[in-house]
Amino acid sequence: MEFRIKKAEFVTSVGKDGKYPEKTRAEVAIVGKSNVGKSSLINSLCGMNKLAKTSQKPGKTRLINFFLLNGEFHLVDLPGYGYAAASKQEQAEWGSLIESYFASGRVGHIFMLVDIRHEPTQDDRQMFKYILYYAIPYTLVATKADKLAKSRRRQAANKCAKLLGAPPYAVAYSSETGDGKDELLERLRQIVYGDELAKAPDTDENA
Ligand SMILES: Nc1nc2c(ncn2[C@@H]2O[C@H](COP(=O)(O)OP(=O)(O)OP(=O)(O)O)[C@@H](O)[C@H]2O)c(=O)[nH]1
Ligand SMILES: [Mg+2]
Repeated sequence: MEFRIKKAEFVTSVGKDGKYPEKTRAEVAIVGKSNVGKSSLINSLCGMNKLAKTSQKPGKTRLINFFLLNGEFHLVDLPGYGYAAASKQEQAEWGSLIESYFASGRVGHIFMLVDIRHEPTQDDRQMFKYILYYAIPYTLVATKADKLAKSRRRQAANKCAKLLGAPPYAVAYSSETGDGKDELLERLRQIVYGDELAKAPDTDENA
């Protein structure tokens, strides 16, 4: 059985004193610096243009946005870090928002996004340490792969992971072209369903 996102709907936005929605069978959160393409990746994975709001201006997503996929699990869009225009107060608010979310124990897996063209920033390193500290399983995703020649993508994606101090592999992804989408959907399937929706058995029906 092929795994696809058949249905994706916005659930709720949660700010400082907000209440998280009821837990589902899995929760995958998307983190990364501002403008790296988190909201775009959600739209591209779900095959919907306007599910998560995107912008050329960093700092678009300010709240924790929960999306329910296939009626069964959460994909969570987080506000990005590290945009120059953020005030000290905004940075502090971001910190406490993310920290309480990570500490909630709800997050089953993190997709950490880095720009395939750039070395990880100090903020990226900090975020990665954070993920390790909370011992949350993660997948590294190098975004905007379409900005590099095909021949350079694999090496550049792996380099991003290596420079973070992670095992040297990242999914090379493009929300523009859909590159890496099948691979990331397969990761998602494993995370949410494990072996449950693995290969369909050879029954008479599908032999
Ligand atoms: N070429 C290219 N542009 C992309 C890709 N993904 C995102 N972008 C562009 O990058 C900009 C930021 O995308 P968003 O998805 O809003 O970024 P974000 O990480 O959600 O940003 P914040 O909400 O500010 O944290 C937009 O102009 C997108 O069109 C991609 O794969 N390729
Ligand atoms: Mg966003």
